[in-house]
Amino acid sequence: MIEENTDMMISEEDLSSYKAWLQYKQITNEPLKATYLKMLKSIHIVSNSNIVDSAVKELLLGIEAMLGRRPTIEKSPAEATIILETITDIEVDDRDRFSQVGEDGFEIIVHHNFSEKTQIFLAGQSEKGVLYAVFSLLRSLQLHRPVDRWATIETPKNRLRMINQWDNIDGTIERGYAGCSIFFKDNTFRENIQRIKDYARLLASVGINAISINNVNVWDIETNLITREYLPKVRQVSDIFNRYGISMFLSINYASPITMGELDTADPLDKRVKVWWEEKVRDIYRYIPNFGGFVVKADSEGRSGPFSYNRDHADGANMLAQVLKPFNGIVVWRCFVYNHLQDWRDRQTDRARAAYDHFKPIDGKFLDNVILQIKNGPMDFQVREPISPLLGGLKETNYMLELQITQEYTGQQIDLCYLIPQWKEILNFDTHAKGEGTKIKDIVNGDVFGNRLGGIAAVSNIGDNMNWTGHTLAQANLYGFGRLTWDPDLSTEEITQEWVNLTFGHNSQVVENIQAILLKSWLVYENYSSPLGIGWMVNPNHHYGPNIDGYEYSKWGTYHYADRDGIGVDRTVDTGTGYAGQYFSPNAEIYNNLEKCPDELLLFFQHVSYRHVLQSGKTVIQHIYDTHFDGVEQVKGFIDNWCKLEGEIDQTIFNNVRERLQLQLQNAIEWRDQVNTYFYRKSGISDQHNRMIY
Ligand code: GCW
Repeated sequence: MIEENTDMMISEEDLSSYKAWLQYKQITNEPLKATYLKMLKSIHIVSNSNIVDSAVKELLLGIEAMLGRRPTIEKSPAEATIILETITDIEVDDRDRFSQVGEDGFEIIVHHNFSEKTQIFLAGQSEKGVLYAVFSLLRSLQLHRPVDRWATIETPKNRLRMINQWDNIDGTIERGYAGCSIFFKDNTFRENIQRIKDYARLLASVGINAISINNVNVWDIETNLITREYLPKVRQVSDIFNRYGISMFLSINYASPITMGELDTADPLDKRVKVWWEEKVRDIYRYIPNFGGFVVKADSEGRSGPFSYNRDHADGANMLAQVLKPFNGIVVWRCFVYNHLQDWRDRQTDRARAAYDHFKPIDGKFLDNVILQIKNGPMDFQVREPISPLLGGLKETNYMLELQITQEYTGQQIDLCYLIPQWKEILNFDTHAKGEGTKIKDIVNGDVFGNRLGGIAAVSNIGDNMNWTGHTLAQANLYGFGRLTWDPDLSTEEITQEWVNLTFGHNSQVVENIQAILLKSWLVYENYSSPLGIGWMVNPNHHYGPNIDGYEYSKWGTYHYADRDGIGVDRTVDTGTGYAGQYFSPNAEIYNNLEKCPDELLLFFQHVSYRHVLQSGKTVIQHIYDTHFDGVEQVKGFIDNWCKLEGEIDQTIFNNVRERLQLQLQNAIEWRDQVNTYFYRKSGISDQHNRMIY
């Protein structure tokens, strides 16, 4: 048992933003409350376990907070109104009715007896299912759903539903915009376990079942997380997450045997290297018997990998997979592999091609406990990118999608950018990999090609700020990510409404206002930042704010090629880098064709003149001017609308968002004026509406 350290002080002011979507606000509607009270009097637990125990605690906490009365725990099922059970607890003959409940799934049954007594059965396929059933019920209560709508059968559509922390052991977070790490500080683990536990609750409530707690860039000290020096602490954290059905992964340094000074090579085919890893893995499982496995960033942005030994990525991943196999561990191997030392004069090398070029030829060579992790786009989490052609391109390998919740290129949680609409577009993209209708959401869960493992991972956006995410509305991105990994078919509107209700309650003016702001925010961010899919144009290194040529003459492979006549990267097959040819038909033809290529991605695929007329009917240059002027006005609109909420919502949240919207306005103005001025000066073409350009 872990000694729980509850020394954390949360001030009254911070409480609401700290609770995020687990507010459990008191229900004041009397008839509703009366019905709920009748239904939620008492609980019977068929068989207990650590996870079921967490479920029960959550249920008690939630019901007591919302209804003002704590349910009793009953020994006999007949005495209870709520029954928690796993399907294995049920007599074999009665299990048939649960045949639709799959791995990690659950069924909630509202059972009306003759004796006027109604019982609610929360039946989990496993103990995790029980936990998810409890969170589903608590969500229904918070959403004020009528009792009959509590009933549901759900199975998560993705097997792996993972969060990647990019936390460093010194307490900093790579691309973190909400304070310091909740896990680490000053080269060791933090003492405040309460914070981690509350994070586990938030994650479990939306169905997340795996987490890696350290940065994929594994620096020297972090390399030692897999040693006996740190494993006892790793175990403590793992225990906390396990109680919420979340398994623990660590990012590892591919060169660990060398970095730790124990071998002079990390060659995956060198016997000594494998033996070295075998020892380490044995240690890990001695401390953490249900350890999930490793996340690996290899041969990427200066990190070591199998290329150093003339081995390919299958050699590298499989060696680790073999070592983890006896313990049921898995290797999450990232495909973010490209030349980051490119010469900008070199027009042949195209970073967008890299992942496909590296991994497509070795499709099918990976062991079945390796899962490749593929970023949604071929570049790097820009506000707009095409879908990575590896998604669908690979057929005989396990793989999953990687998204970025942390807003590295999308406003860094100073600017508002609600990403669910972007993720929905990604998940619904038709790759045509197996004919029409082969969507990303069905590929990454393993359905289309029958892969053993599948899922979605994302880089977390939380830190130790009291509201977790810096910008309180950025909590919606974490919430929505979890909901989408559970069920990619939930609509953006459903997810948004849920989150707003859970966080802010049910005042319809408040709800509609916040929903409207969230739903527009991605396109607004796109409007005032880089246009038509070209991406980048950000300040180097930290990536906040405009710098049109910031990456133009750099080694990173991220160029826009703007000159006096036009802009864009020719990635077509006939005259460009050929990247467009990595897609299946008809996507390849569409991207290759100047007339058919969708406007929003035009400059990603084509180099065009400023006077080129888009499908929208506007010229490229006029589109740039219009969207940039619009973007700023739209942010002003957000501010006006937000200000109407003063007094209607929690004051701390109100202030937090208002402050950030003001900063966003400054940023949007800077983007507008720099982008417009840059292209006006390059092209010499005036704005049709004669607005102010410098
Ligand atoms: O481009 C990037 C980010 C890096 C990050 C990398 C990755 C963790 O700017 O900060 O490193 O992506 O995904 O590995």
